[in-house]
Amino acid sequence: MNNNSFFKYSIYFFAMFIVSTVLHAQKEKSVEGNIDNLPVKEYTLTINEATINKTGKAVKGMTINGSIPGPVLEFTEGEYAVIYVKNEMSVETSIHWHGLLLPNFYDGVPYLNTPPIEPGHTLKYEFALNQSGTYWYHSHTLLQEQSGVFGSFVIHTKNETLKYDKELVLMLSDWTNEDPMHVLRNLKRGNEWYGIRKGTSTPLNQVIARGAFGAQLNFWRQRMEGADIADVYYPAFLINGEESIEYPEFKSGEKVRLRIINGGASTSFWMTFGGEDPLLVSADGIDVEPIAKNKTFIGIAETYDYIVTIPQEGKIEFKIMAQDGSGTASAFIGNGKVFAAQTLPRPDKIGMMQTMAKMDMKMGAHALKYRPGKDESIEMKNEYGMQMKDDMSGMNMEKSNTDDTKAMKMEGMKISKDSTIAAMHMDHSKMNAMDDKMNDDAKEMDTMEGMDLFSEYNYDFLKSPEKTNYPEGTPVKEILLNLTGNMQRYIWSMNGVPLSETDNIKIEGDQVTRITLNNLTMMHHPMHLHGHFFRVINKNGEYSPLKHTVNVPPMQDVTIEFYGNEYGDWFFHCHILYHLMGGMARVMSYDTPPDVRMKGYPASIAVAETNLFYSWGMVDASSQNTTLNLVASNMRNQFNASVEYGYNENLEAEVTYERYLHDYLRVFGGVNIENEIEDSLDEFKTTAVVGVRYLTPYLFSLDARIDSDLRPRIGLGRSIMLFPKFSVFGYYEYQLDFGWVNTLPSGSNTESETVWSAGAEYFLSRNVSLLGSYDNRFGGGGGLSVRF
Ligand SMILES: [Cu+2]
Repeated sequence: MNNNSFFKYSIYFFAMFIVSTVLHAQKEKSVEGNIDNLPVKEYTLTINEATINKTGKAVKGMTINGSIPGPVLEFTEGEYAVIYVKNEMSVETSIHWHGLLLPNFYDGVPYLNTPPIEPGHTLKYEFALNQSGTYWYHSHTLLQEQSGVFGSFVIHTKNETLKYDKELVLMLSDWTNEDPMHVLRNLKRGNEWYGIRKGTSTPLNQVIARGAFGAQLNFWRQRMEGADIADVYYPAFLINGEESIEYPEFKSGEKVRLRIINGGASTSFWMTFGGEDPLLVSADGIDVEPIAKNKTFIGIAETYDYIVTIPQEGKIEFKIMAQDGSGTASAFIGNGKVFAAQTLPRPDKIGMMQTMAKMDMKMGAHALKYRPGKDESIEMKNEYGMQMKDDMSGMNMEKSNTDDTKAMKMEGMKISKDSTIAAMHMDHSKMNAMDDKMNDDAKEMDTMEGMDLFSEYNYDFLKSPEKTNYPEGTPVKEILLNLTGNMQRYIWSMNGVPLSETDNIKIEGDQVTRITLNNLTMMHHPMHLHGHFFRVINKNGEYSPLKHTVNVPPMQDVTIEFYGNEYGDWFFHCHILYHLMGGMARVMSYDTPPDVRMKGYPASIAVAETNLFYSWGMVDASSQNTTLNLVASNMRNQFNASVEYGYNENLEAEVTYERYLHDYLRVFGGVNIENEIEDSLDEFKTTAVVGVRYLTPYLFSLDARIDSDLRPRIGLGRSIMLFPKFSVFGYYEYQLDFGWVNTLPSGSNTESETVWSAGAEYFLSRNVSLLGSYDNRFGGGGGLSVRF
C-alpha cells in the first residue's frame, strides 16, 4: 500500500467511524438495527485468491472460506443475519444477497448500494430475515463470480407445510480455466475459437449439407452469423463444485428436498431427474402449487426446489446439461443401482436458424443507437422482432397484459405490427374468433413455428398458491425495455442504449411498475431485479408466480410487474455476467436521498465497469509479408494501429481513431504512412485520412475514405468459416487519384491503385492459426497468425 492510499484509507476509516458512531446513536430510529431483539445468527465469509484445479489444470481462482462454491449459509425466518465478509485478496470485492429483501445499503452492489470491500478489510452485513426459501449470494464486482465467489443462502420457514425428511443444496456453476476478463476480451474481439472448441459453431459446409443456405443468407443479410445459444467455452460444468458428485447418506424411501441454484456465470441448464418425476415445490425461493415435473430449464440465477423420493435399492441421478449441449454434470443421491436421468439431445442450431428464418423476423436492432438520449423504444419494438403475416396483422392487438387467461393463449407469440405498448383489452367474442382462426391456420402459419421453438421456455408451469395481483385501481406505470445486443462487438443493452449512456429509471412508490421485456436478440437473457419480487405474467393470470429472475427467450417478450414499496436505487440487469459487463443493465431508482454512508463511493464507478476499454492485437507472419494490428476499444471509441511490411520492401502503417455512431457505422480519422516507390524504403509519404467504416448487410466490412491528397479510396473485406476451424477471407481496395493535389504523369487524368488479397486460415488454437494467402503487392505465401 502506498502512502497515498494509506492516507485515503485512514480518511475512509475515520469517516466510517464517525458515521457508524452517529448511526449507532440513532439505532432506535434505524430500520436496519435489530430493534425487535430478533435472534442473531452470525457467519464469517473470508474471500481469498487461490489456485484451483477443477479440470486437471491449476488456475487462478477465488474461494470463500477455502472452497468453490462458498459455504451454505443457513438461517430461519425471523432471525437477524449478521455476516462478516472479509477480503483477503489483493483486489476489492463485494457480496450481493440474491433474492433477499433487505435494506438498500446491504444489497451489495459496490458503489451503487454498498461500499466495496477493499483488500484486507471486512464489511459487516446485517439484516432481518423476513422471508424463507432458497437463495444465494455472489460477488457483484466485475467477473469475480465466475472465478468462484458465490454460495447458497437457505432460510428455513418457521412453519413448514411441505412433507420431506431431509434436504440438500445443489449449486450449479460453470468453470473456465481462463481469466474471466480474458474471456470477455476474446468475446469483444470476436474470436471464433469458443464456438469451435465446443463444437457449436456452424461452418458453411454443415449449413449447406442441411439445405439451410437460404436461411444462412437471411441471417447474413441481417448481419447475424447464426443462432447463438451461449458464447463462452467451459471445460467443466459443476454441481457443488464437482462434475460428478455422490450423496450416499440418503436412504431408500426418504423424501429429500433439493434446493437447486443456478450460480453459472453465463450458463443456463436443462435439468433432468432419474426415477419417478420429482415434485417441483418452489421457484426463486417462493412456494408454488406443487407439480410433478421432470425436464426443467433453469435460467442463470434462478432457483428451484424439488422433492424427490429415494427409490428402493437405488440412487437418483440428477443431471444438468448446458443449454447449448456443450457439457453435463451429475449428482447421485442415495445408494445402489443408478436410476439414470434422461440424456437430452444437443440443440440443433442449424435447424433453429432455419425455423427462425421462416418466422420472418427482423433482426439487427441496434445495441448502440445513434441518439441514445431519444426514446425510440416503441418504434424499435414495431420495427424489429417477429413479424406477423398480413392476414393476422389487421387485428392490431398486443399480447394482453391483463390477467385474462384467454389472452394468455397468445403467450409465446408476438404480434408487433401496428401495436403499441398500451395493453388492449379484448372482449371474449373477439378472442374466441381469434382462437378459431389460430387453430385453423396453425398448420400453415409460419409464425406459429416460433411457438414450438420457445414454448418449452415459458413459465406456465409455475402457479402461485395465492393470488398475486394488485388491488384494482392501483396506478400502473408501463415501461418497455427492448433487449438489444450486437454479437460482432459484444455490446448488450436495452432499447439500444447501454447502461453507460442512460439515466436511472424512476420508480414511483405505491404504484405498480409493469415492464415489458421484449427480446430482440438471438440469445436468452435472464433478467434480475434486486430487492424485489415481481409477478411474471403467465397463463395463470391472478395466480401468476413471483420471481426475482426471469428468463426472456430470443425474439419473445415477457411482462413482469411489481409494487413499489422500497427506497433507494436497485440494480436491474441480465445475469449473464458477460452481458452485464457489456452494458445490459439499468438502475431502478426511487429517487430518495442517497445514503450518507455512500459518500465517496459514486455510482459512476459501478457504471464505468460496463464501459471499459479492451485491447488486443494480432500478428500475421507470412513468408511474403508481416502485419501487426493493435486495437483498443470501448462502447463508442476505438483506437487502431497497423503496420504491414512486405519483404519486397513495401511498407504501410496507419493509426486511426474511430467513433461509433451506431453499431455498424463509425467515422474515423488518422495518419497513413506508405513508401512511395516500391522496392525502396527511402521515400515515405505521410497523409492524413478521414472516412467511414461500415458493416454492411451480409457482413462485409466497408472502408470509405479520402486522404489529404484528396484521393478517395474504398475497401471491402469479408471472412467466412467454410469448414470447422477453416475459414477463407478476401479483401479488395481501390484508390483513385484525380491529380487534384499530386502531379500525375503527363497525359493521364486519373491514376488508380488496386490492392487485393485472399487467403485461408486454419485455427490451431484460441490464439494461433495457420495462414495461406496471396496479395497482389507481395505475392503468395504462408505462415502463422498469432492473436494476443
Ligand atoms: Cu443477457
